[in-house]
Amino acid sequence: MNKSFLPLDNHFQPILYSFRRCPYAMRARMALQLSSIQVETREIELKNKPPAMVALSPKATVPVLQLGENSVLDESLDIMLLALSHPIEPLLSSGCEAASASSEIIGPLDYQHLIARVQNLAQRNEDLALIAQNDNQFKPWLDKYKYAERFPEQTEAFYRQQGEIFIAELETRLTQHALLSGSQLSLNDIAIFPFIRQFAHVNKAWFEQSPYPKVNAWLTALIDSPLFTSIMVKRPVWQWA
Ligand SMILES: N[C@@H](CCC(=O)N[C@@H](CS)C(=O)NCC(=O)O)C(=O)O
Repeated sequence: MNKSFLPLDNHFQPILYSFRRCPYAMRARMALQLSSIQVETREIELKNKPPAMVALSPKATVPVLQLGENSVLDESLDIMLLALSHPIEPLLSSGCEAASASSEIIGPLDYQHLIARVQNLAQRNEDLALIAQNDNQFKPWLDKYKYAERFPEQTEAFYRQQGEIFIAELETRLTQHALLSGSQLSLNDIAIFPFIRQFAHVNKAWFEQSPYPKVNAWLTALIDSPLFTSIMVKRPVWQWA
């Protein structure tokens, strides 16, 4: 975390500014869901951002988590790390069991293992390296693939091939074990799959028959998990006026 550690203010109800379809906001919501931090989630529109959010974070990207009068986290990874450093709620254990029914390929998602892995500095750093690759290398190609008509200097197929470099790396990992960092859920899985979901959605038919069957199975299992379905509930846009 680049800011000094932000303690939770017991007198302040944390507020999360979020956008349902944003992959950065999705990963922050999943981590918060696994934590004991209760937040008021304010669904925003990117075209009409609440002035209160922009005042807190002038860069004006979601997610933004306000923890107190003057404490704000406006990077999804910082929010994840803060959330996963807090004890988890009992609802998690029931989540694990429900997940096992939805995923025959990867088995039960062990959220406790995820928390332990985040709290182990070496493992956390190992995960953050792959997440950096996702955010800094894969994501720019994903954007071009999604909006290829806005980047006519290359074809959609070219942008997809650039994205496939990362997808192929994930396929190799998933050939060795069911999840990205082993047989148990890690920060990598929940931080990265919302972006792979977007990549898959650009051309579902292509993705489903692509030479990445392990990535397909992993993605389906995570999309079907109770953790993901619980954070994708639709909320009305927050009204501030
Ligand atoms: N590095 C930031 C990136 C967040 C981000 O770029 N979010 C997008 C939505 S997916 C956004 O808010 N874009 C601003 C806009 O579209 O106006 C993070 O990890 O939180």
